[in-house]
Order: sequence, then C-alpha cells, then structure tokens
Amino acid sequence: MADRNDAHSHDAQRKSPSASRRNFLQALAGAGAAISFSSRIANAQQGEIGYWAKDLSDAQLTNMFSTILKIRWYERTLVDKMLTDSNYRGYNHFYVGQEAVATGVCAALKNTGGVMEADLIYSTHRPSGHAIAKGADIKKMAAEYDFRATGLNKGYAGEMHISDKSIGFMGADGMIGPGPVIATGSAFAIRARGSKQVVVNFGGDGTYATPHFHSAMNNAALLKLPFIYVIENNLYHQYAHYSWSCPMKDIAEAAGTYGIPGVVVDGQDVMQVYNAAKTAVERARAGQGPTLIEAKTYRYYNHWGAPGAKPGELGAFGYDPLAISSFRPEREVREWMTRDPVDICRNTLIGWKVIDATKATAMEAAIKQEVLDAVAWADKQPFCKPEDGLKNVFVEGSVAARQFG
Ligand SMILES: Cc1ncc(C[n+]2csc(CCOP(=O)(O)OP(=O)(O)O)c2C)c(N)n1
Ligand SMILES: [Mg+2]
Repeated sequence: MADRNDAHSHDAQRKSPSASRRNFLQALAGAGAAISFSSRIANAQQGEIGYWAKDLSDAQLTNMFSTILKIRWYERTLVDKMLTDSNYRGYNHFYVGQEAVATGVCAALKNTGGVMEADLIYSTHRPSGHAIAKGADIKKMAAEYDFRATGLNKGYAGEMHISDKSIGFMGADGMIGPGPVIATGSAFAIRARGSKQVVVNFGGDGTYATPHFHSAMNNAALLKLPFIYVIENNLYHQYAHYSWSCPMKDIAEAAGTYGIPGVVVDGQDVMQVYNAAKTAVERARAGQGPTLIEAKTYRYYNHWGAPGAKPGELGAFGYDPLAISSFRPEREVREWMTRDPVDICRNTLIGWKVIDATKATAMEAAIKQEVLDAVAWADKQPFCKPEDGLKNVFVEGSVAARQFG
C-alpha cells in the first residue's frame, strides 16, 4: 500500500516541499493529459487545467484528507450498522471508493452563506460524500439517515432526500435524471440575480442516458450558465455497465456536442479532481459558461445496502442478491481498491511534507472516533411523531400573490 504511489512520492521525497509539489503536479497533469483527453476535447482543455492545487495552504490540503476520511468512516460505520444492527432503519447507497470526487469538487467551492451566497450543489441517490464534503454535520446526518426527529431534515428525508440549504447542499435526489434540469434552473436564477455563485450537479454515468442530461447541457451552453456537471463514472448503473447506454469511451466527449469544455479526470486522485473543478469554477464565475467533468471512479460496495460485505472489512464482493447475476468480477473491485482515494491523498500529502505518517494515522483514528460518537448520539435521538408527518410540507403563514418584487 505504501509503495503504490512511489512514482509520485519518490521525487517529492528528494526535493524541497514546494519544488517537489510542483514537480508532482506537472507529472500528474502530464499523466492526466495522457489518459484524459481525446479528439477536440484535448484542444479545448489542454493547458487550461492549471496547477491550482499548488496554491492551497497546508491547512486546506490537510482538510481535504480529513474530508476524505470522514466520508470513508461515516459510510464504513453505517455499512457495519446495516450488517449488525437490526434496529437501524436506514437504507443506504454507499459512496465508498468515490470520496475524492466530492472532496475535490467541494474544495473548489464556496460552502457558506446559504442559498444566496454559497455555491450550490445538487446531489444524487448516493449523497453522503457530497453532503459531508459540502460541510454537513455528520451527527445530524446520522440521525437523519435513521429517521430521527433531530436529524438534519427533522427525520423526514432519510438518506435519499437529505439537504442542507445553509451550506448550499440542495439535496439528494432519488430520481435518476431530473436533477440537472433543476440545477440549471438555479444557475439561471443566479445569473439573473447577478451573484457570482456557481452550481454543480453531480450525476452518475447512468444519467447520460436520460434526456435531462442533454437538455441541461444544451441550455447551460446556450445561456452560458455558471453550471458544472460532474459525472461520477463508476462504470455501472445498478447492474449494467455504462457502455450499454453510452457509445463513447468518455462521457465527457458529449461536451463537444454542446460546444463547451469536457474533461476527464482520475476520480481517485483528489488533486486532479480539484484542479479540474477549480478551472471549471473560475470559468463559470467569469461568465464563460458551463463545463462537463467526468471523474473515472469506482464504488467498493454494491449498488444498494451492504450485500456481500462483512463487518469490519472494506468492500463487498461476490454476488449481489439483487442482481440477476454477478455484474462485476471480484478482481475488478480489488484492482480498483489498489488505487484507493484515501491512500492516494495520504501519500501525496506525506510526499509533499504537508503531514507525516504519524499525523495521518492519528487523524484517521480521531475521525473514526468522531464518526462512532456521531452515530452513538444519533442512536439516542427521538423518533418522529406520526402527528408531525404533515408539518414542514407547505409554507406556513401568509404568502403574497405577486409576480415581481
Ligand atoms: C427515473 C429513475 N429510473 C430508475 C431508477 C432506479 N435507479 C436507482 S439508481 C439507478 C442507477 C444509477 O446509476 P448511476 O447514475 O450510474 O449512479 P450510481 O448508482 O452508479 O452512483 C437506477 C436505474 C430511478 N431511481 N429513477
Ligand atoms: Mg454509476
């Protein structure tokens, strides 16, 4: 595990931290370009990616690692809970393996100030990573996932509809498709209002096959909206390989159809994701319109819940009883696990001398404990009262009928 990033960390260990960080980024950008760009996308994006990560402070970089760890342990804790605690009422779609995508994107965004100031993100049916990276409170999330009255959304959202407007986390979405249309509507409102916010829509590879993807991209391009579509291509939608519904190797190629930049990044490497997201955010804030980012990534668990997983062990293998047959070989899961986003970020930061191995290990232990405490707190929270079920559905009080102002 420690040697996996030797190619990256080797240089870094011999030179000064800043020089090695630069070298690393150049090597990384070169490698990224080699695997990432095809046809006209290459012309649109090469040289535009920028080496933004080098401008981050040590504190910001450490924070990225902390976020990746928080997502990882929040979810691993809930995997174990689903396997061992029959009282747990949550049903979760785990994001483990994809942590670097949400973390890298949200590190490039403004995450405070509510809906009128923060950058906005629209999430999916696999929302934990997006919510945590945007800054949601994991205690309230854990309570919400178990439908407790003190949860982030008073226990009526669960995982599938969780949201937190105060940080610009506009919500999970159980429907595959419509999210980007709503998100481009937000981007249109932002442009009309003249604020400098940016809207990010996260979607899986499955969303490429929906009309909403193309409608959103077309309108965002036509209207030059401050909009970023992040496709998390984890190779499968439920139990179908993405090539069954997308004729191209890279979904990002679709950007060419709409005349906007499309970029492919290694979704296991938070720095690559951050670089691409930061470039897209700068472009959107400058009024130059949308970008499509495709992050190549992988989920370690099955589509839904914890079938095939064992308590205390990372990943789920073998048959998923919900699938008709084994939809992915065990060796594919294990191969992706050798490019783990936690390890890659950890090794990068150690190579850059931002943290050392002792600190990295201590951070992981502290975060694991923080998550265990959050889930223990959630377990003690009250359940929702049935008579409260119809509260918070409609606006209470008076609402003026008006078109403007
Ligand atoms: C409109 C609609 N059709 C079908 C489903 C059932 N469904 C839930 S998740 C999913 C696959 C999503 O795949 P992808 O977008 O690649 O995201 P991933 O699960 O891989 O993160 C499907 C088909 C749904 N939720 N909504
Ligand atoms: Mg997918």
